[in-house]
Amino acid sequence: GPAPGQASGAKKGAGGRITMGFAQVGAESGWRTANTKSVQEAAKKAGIELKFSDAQQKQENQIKAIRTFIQQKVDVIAFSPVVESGWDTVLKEAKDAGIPVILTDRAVDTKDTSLYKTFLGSDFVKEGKAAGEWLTAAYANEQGPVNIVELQGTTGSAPANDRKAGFAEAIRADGRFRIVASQSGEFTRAKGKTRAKGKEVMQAFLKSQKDINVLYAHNDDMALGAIQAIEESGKKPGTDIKVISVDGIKDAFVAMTEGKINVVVECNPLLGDQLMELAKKVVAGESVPARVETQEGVFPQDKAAAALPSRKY
Ligand code: GZL
Repeated sequence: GPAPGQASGAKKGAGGRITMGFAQVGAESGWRTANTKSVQEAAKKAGIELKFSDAQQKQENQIKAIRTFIQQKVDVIAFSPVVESGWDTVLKEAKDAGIPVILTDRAVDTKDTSLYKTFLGSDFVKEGKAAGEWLTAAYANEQGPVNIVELQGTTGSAPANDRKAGFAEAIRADGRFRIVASQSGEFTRAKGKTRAKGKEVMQAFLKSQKDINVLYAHNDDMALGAIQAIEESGKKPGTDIKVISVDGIKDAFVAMTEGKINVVVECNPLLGDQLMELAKKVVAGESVPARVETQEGVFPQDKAAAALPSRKY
């Protein structure tokens, strides 16, 4: 039978395969699907057994999944919290069960940083700032007012909160810029199986706002949905209405080569290999940095064609 202390079949440490429980947000966007693929492929490559759950963007499903992983006595739990708040209780349960937690992609709002070992993901405030800085530079020699509509990501999520804050920060000092409407499109493209709204929210903006100069979309899927709405309204995306987007999925690069998106702020979903390396260290009891920031760039339209062939997601 298993060695003493292994009675529960927990395969900790030396020799035993590591088991990771991963509670994914859902499958709401191109970014998310690429992120899931990266985690699954990296687990296989690292010889880590992966228990994977898709929460369909519902916090209660992620919490249920984490509780299941605790009961299964996995060696490590990793997840991308769909919203920032409401995690302390379940993370305390993981801590009391002696199971380390790694945050990937999105962060949680907690005072107790002992509830997780590290946060691996992008700096969304920086991404929002980069979007605002591009806009300021693009309008360097133009008069105002510049009316901006904003398609926010999932309400309460770290990327939505921080991309909004970073962008507002970057344009605050310049009175020409005004955000005339801002609403969540749930990070998704258009009405369909989910509560998706990228396209529908843009249709509403086009009806309610008499003069829109810029769309700032918190992700490409919503931008691509909005582009459909802009075209159906008889306007040209990228010229009549400038389009700023975040993520950098292939479809957004194609849209830039078609002149329909003006700039994409990259948000790299390919975190799988880094996650598995961190997991091995954490399970072995080695120390890891509290924060591992993803490297990513900004792609203006004139860079898109050259970059497209090497895009990996
Ligand atoms: C950002 C990630 C966001 C992406 C969206 O790291 O959490 O969620 O920007 C995805 O495309 O849905």
